[in-house]
Amino acid sequence: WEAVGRFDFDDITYHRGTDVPAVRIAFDRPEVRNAFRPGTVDELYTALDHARKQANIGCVLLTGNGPAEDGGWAFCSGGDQSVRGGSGYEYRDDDEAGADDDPAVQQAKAGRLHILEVQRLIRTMPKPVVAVVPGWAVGGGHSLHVICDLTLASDDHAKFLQTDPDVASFDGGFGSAYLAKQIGQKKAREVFFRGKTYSAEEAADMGMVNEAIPHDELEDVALEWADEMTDKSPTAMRMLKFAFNATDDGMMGQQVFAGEATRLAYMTDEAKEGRDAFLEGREPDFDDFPWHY
Ligand code: 1HA
Repeated sequence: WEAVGRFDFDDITYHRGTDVPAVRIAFDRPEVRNAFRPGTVDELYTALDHARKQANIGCVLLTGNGPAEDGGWAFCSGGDQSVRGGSGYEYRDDDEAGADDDPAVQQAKAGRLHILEVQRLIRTMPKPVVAVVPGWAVGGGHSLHVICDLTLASDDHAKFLQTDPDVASFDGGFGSAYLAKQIGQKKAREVFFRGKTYSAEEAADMGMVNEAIPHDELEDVALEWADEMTDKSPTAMRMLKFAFNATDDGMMGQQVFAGEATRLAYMTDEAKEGRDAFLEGREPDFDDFPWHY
């Protein structure tokens, strides 16, 4: 890995593969089990959006740095409860990314739940996003792994736990409803209603983790999977991801999938004839283009 140089993040790290066309984005607050505060979410969004736009990047690995000083590992423990205010998570530190000295801007930014924007960015990212879970995936951190395309987890340290209703929060979107698509309604309700901790192996058996992997091999295996996936046709991978999404994403899912169909159509001579006829001020001539069946 090499650092992606133009960014100076506080709460995450962002690296690009030297041999594999993938990036590694990691929560970097191990002392709080990689909980996210608003600035963390801003940085995560910036890095993901940058990765989204790179034509030579085909896969994103999302993980958590560790271990903490007490030896604990975490993917992400969700929203930082110490900055949870009346209407969401608040910027408390003037130096925090995204914080602004302008009082009007501060007000507009008070009480953020914008991890949901990150979820949508992962969902519409035109390349696979893999949750690489070295330890705790809890609350909003659990929901993040749910929305990723794939999850690889440490057989030794990964633990999956939904605390949302313990702290009077609820991810009523992908974190719960999409989880039910993955593991079934009864199990998903158990995850939220009981708040039991599941191992990587149990999570794999349930169908929300692809593989439980020995801790020391976790990142190597993730990179191998990234290597395999980035060898494939970018167009086919993008169409497949959006096809998998479309059935659950309603009109938005159709829009994202159809956008890629439009892109492909634009590449044809037929589309070029439509454009050129307009630019040349003449009627389009589509006679050479068959009505395919
Ligand atoms: O549900 C949502 C949303 C829904 C809709 C829209 C937006 C949403 C945005 C966010 C969320 C949520 O994420 S709600 C759920 C919030 N998260 C939690 O309830 C998890 C709280 N943490 C724990 O349950 C445990 O800490 C743990 C299972 C992750 C780890 O336990 P462990 O290994 O026993 O460590 P522990 O001693 O508890 O934690 C280590 C340190 O990390 C502690 O600090 P210290 O005593 O050393 O000063 C602990 O306070 C801190 N920490 C851990 N998690 C968080 C945290 N500090 C702040 N926020 C945390 N989430």
